[in-house]
Amino acid sequence: MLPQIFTPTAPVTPDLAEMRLVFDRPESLRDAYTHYCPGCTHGIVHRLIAEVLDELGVRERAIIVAPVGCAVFAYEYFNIDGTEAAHGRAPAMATGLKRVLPDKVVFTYQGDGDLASIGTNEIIHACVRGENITVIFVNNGVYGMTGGQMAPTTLAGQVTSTSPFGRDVRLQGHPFHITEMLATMPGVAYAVRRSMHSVAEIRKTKKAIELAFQAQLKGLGLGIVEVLSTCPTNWGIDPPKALDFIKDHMVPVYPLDDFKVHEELRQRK
Ligand SMILES: Cc1ncc(C[n+]2csc(CCOP(=O)(O)OP(=O)(O)O)c2C)c(N)n1
Ligand code: SF4
Ligand SMILES: [Mg+2]
Repeated sequence: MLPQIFTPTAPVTPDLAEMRLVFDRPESLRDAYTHYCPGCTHGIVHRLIAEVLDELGVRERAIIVAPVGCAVFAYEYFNIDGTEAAHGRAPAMATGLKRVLPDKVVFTYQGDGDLASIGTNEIIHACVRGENITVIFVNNGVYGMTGGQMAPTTLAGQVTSTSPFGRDVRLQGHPFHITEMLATMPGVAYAVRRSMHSVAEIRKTKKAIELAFQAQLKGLGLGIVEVLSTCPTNWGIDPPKALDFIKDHMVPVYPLDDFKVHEELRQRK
């Protein structure tokens, strides 16, 4: 007789009463297709923000000020109130909203072209004034929406559509560490840099986003989280290589660090 290696059992039918939902869309996101390219981490940053808004219980008070850039339609993807600013002017618009509606939870979502190039003035003066808003700054080192032109954050030597031989710092200047600069201002309560290149870093990014909103909820001043993000389309590499590009090339230039954490946020880290 052959050894019995398989004992047939009754087919497994899931008991629906026993099933537990382990993954769902946060209430703060709409059921919508996004226009982001495959491998772009803008969408994951959206999800992190939405999870934080849900967990803080502020969805119905939240207002996003969307940028000009690839995230121009961000207000379509969040299930919250939202508006659209002219290129780079999101911190000015957020200033007005928060001052007129102080009970609202107001945040800007801005790319590096939006925040560190055309909108440099607006973010600096929002920080100088210590506006009680939250800023999510998505740095992918290029102007993604318009075809991958060189941005102030582009790495030295990096090839872009307007620096085909690589960024030459003697001609085009050095990469701009704007978050470190903003952290020096007394009106800034929280300023950190995080990254999207791994699950562990994504988790840290979510925690930082939560603290940046906590700074606003506690009335401590402006909170900014810079997030290193992919642009596989304009970098001309596939999505896995884009994650490696952040880790191997961006992080050494843009260290993941806490540049300022207000005393009242420290015990919550
Ligand atoms: C006043 C004005 N100047 C220039 C543009 C063209 N423009 C649109 S998006 C963009 C850059 C966006 O880059 P970034 O903020 O880094 O966002 P990303 O697309 O990379 O996420 C530029 C220059 C514009 N729309 N309006
Ligand atoms: S162009 Fe770049 S930043 Fe824009 S959606 Fe595509 S991958 Fe993302
Ligand atoms: Mg960009």
